[in-house]
Amino acid sequence: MTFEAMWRDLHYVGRSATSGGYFRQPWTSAESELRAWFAEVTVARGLELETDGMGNQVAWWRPVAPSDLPAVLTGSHLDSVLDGGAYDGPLGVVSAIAAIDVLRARGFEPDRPIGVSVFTEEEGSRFGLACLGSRLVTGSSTWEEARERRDRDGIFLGDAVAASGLDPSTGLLSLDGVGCFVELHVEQGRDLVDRDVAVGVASEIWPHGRYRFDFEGEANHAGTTRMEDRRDPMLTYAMTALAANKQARLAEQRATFGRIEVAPNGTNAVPSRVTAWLDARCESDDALAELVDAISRQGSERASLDGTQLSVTAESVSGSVAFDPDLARSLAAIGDWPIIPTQAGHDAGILSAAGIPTAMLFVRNPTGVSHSPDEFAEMADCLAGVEALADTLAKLAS
Ligand code: HGY
Ligand code: MN
Ligand code: MN
Repeated sequence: MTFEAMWRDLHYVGRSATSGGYFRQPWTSAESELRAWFAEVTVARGLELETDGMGNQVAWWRPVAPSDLPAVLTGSHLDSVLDGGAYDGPLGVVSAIAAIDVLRARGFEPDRPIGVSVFTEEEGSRFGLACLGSRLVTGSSTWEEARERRDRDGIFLGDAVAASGLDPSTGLLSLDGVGCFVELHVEQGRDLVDRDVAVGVASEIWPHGRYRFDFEGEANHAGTTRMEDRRDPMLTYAMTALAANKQARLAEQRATFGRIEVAPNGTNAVPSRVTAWLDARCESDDALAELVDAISRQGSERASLDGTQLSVTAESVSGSVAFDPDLARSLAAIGDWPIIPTQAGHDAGILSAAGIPTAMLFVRNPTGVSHSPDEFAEMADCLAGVEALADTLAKLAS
């Protein structure tokens, strides 16, 4: 089954008929279907499949002769953001399986295990912590901490996992024996298209975080309450969102309020509470702390003018990641690929932070658009990515 055939398999899984975007939230039926698809296509290739208690998966291509050489791991994720694109995640998983097909067709025999991994809840779109699956596997988050998380419907993580037929108590994947990890991912930006090249290598991931802003005010009548008598949290939120945009522009960093909840969310009532989530991304850990502090401070100053209260809670923070420079240069030399930074988080960042030498390959995204139904990559570039990953695995596994 070729790359194109596997890609077609996935087209309708979790896809919205209205937007064409994907709702592949973890521990839902769509993601369970993807997990079953991964098992089918890897077992059909004679790979040795492991699925852990959270639904993380790895399928091993083992060498003919037993080997205690460190394994090479590749892969990505299958979950999506809400109304996401087709490529963010799945491209890395399908390309990894197709790259093994290419290596086999070339007659390549690995002298060490090659694994294809799928980590769950990479987007943090349901339980709010980015890369939850790989954080649990690497130990950078613990089950005791994570199990207390609840999704927007108030469902506890443990209940969601159990409802999809998994049992966290059966343990997690082990990455012991993994010597390096390489993740192929659609580029979420325009660097490659502006350079007119199909493949790139990652140098670093900007530090980034997600912060919940709770604005408390006083519910009141939208008509009978004079403007000067209000304590309106929506006003404080609006001014904070403007401040975030201005601060990010001034500092040439990134700040986004993309998610908001209003209580009671009535048309004819001043809200009692507004909860908004800030996604901030900066080129250094210090810059990230400074940006979030500046936004929080301006929000609090505004709150004192509006008679409202603001509290800020960090919900998910990912420190800066500098990928192994020698590994990046060694891979870039395969195809004279450019080495470029990214502001998008990835499981590769978590494994790198856990001490596993890690690299990323990027595939050209002609528009740069991502986290959108409009995310796209040309099939020719996807196939160039498969060849690049096959060459990379051959280099790393011999
Ligand atoms: O949000 C991110 O940076 C990634 O797509 N999970
Ligand atoms: Mn993403
Ligand atoms: Mn991704």
